[in-house]
Amino acid sequence: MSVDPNLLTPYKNTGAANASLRQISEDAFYVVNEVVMKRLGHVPILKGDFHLLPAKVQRFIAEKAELMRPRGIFICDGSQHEADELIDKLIERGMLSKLEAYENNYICRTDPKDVARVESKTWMVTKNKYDTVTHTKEGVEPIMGHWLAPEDLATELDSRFPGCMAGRIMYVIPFSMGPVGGPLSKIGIQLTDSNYVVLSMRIMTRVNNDVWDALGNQDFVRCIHSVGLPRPVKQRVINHWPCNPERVLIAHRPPEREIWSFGSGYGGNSLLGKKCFALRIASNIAKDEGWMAEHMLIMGVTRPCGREHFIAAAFPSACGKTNLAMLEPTLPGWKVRCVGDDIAWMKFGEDGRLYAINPEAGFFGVAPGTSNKTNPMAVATFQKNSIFTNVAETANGEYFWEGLEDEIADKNVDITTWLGEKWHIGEPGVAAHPNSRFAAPANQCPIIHPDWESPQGVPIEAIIFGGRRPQGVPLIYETNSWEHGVFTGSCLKSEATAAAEFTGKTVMHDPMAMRPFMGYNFGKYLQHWLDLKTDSRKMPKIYHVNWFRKDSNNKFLWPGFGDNIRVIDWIIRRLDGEQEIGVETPIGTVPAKGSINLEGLGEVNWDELMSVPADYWKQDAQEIRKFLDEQVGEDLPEPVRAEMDAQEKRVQTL
Ligand code: GTP
Ligand code: SPV
Ligand code: MN
Repeated sequence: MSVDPNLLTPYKNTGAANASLRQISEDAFYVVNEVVMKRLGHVPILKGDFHLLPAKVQRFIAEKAELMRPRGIFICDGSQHEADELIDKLIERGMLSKLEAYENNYICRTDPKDVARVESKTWMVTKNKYDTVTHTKEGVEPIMGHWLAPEDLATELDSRFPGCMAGRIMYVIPFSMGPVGGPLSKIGIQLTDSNYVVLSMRIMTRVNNDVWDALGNQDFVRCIHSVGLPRPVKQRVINHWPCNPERVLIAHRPPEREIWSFGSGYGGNSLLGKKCFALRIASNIAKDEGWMAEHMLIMGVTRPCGREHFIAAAFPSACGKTNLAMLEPTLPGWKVRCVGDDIAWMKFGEDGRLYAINPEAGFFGVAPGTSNKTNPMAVATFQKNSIFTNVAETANGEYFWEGLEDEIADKNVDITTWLGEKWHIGEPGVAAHPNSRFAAPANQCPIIHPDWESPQGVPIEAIIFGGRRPQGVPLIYETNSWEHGVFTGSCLKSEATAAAEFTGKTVMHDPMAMRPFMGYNFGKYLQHWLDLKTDSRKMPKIYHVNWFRKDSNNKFLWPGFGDNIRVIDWIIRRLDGEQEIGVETPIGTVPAKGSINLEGLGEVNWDELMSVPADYWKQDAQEIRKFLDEQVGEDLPEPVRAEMDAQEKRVQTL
């Protein structure tokens, strides 16, 4: 990964912020120390040895300190001691409190205005608009990526970042996505004025001093984050959670490998290693370097015969990745082990197989719905050393959220909701925010895969797409080819969830489960997928699943969770070449009746669960054509268009 020095020029030469945004070119070494020290000015280093850091890092820190003017700089080492000190400080301030029922578990409530990713304020900044977005039909707003011109970014940054850390500490977080020093791993450095972010990044990524050594000659992704509320604070801070919801901005400069995030402390807005780096910036790097950065879980599935298969699955936010990745099989003799629950970086190896790593080190999982019944492995993972955000708390010092009603000992216990109100099970309203989450170290998961930190990754045999589709979409189908699979991924849809700012349950397009995370022109992204196929490579088979189909009484037709192993079993038998278990339909191959093991399940309405309704799919074909024409237009790769045409024709025969 290298940065073109020509790109490292100021946006314009006016204004204090723009002067500070200027990056010093790589050949200006002889002036560095002087310039750096001047820029650092009188900002004291509160912890860490600034002078031991690589020169390029010193420059980065000094420039940004000059711009944001914190009261001190704290260079994190990621140690337990460091975390303990921060935790004590936050407890004293009232931002964190200990959940007394566990070891080292903490709860945090945010300002209720800062509870999820803000897709509408997330921008990609490129000189050429069409590097970011597709050529949409005239008058149609692109939904896959929002473009901001460099000049406009400069204005936006100028109006936010100068002095934004006044009175606060600027933490410097060195982190590695992927095992430190691994061939697929990348390094980032995040500057932040949020201590919650420091604690969370320590769980979600690898933060330690080895990162400085690994940095060597490689470049790093520059991550700049501020809650956007300099001191003295003019407005009231709610729940000791400083933020600036009206001024939120999450901007990415892909060519410069740089991220600017302002105004939010929550999740993907502020833990910049996650969606900003590992998906939006990384997908750009991946395109340049010939690999893939995807919103996918990675799981290892061992069959009763002892053979293991690795599978990656892309579902939109809050659609079941964490649950599938940690599935506890209800079929005897099966074993699932988790490699990752949210993001996969994948690259073809010399042997032609696709290898995947999980770039993260922790799980930032949806709390509501997580229980010993649905996901016992996640529950085991977050019994210690975890942070819970916007969940409820019982008077016994336990966490609580919707879905735990049957599992807490005292059903009448006093509960404090995520909004700080008294509440009891059965009363109106909800206890936890629907996007409340746990952050837990991945290595605490009892079924974490022994190779989860293998620097080379694990070989993927199948890719699964899926979403929340209450109507029309069968439980499982296999696509006909890599190209048909790419087309199927490009039409991915799901009901909206609480993971972003959308409300209601409308079915929205979420191509490849990447709509909120697209790092560049979606048509080029599809072309990149197509280009990955070569004769010498073993392309994974591509499937589509739907755990969420409903009957006429609005009840799920499929039990889901641990029973999803029954679908995985079918997928693996297909990988093995079992032809007779499939029936071709216009959208792909569905299971032949009886070919999915339903033993031990109660009543399952097979016909309703697997049907491919003519009306639905004829209408869907039209809708997909409209969507791809309007949204992707001339950028749609020809092979994907051909798949669309062919599927539309096949669907007419239903
Ligand atoms: P992000 O972290 O937002 O990317 O989400 P995710 O894809 O990891 O979603 P997660 O596994 O956390 O699931 C979100 C919600 O879906 C939870 O409330 C789960 O209980 C529910 N869910 C997961 N799997 C199933 C399933 O098989 N059936 C049903 N009915 N619900 C499920
Ligand atoms: C998602 O929304 O897909 C998440 C949570 O995984 S966040 O990190 O907030 O993006
Ligand atoms: Mn996610």
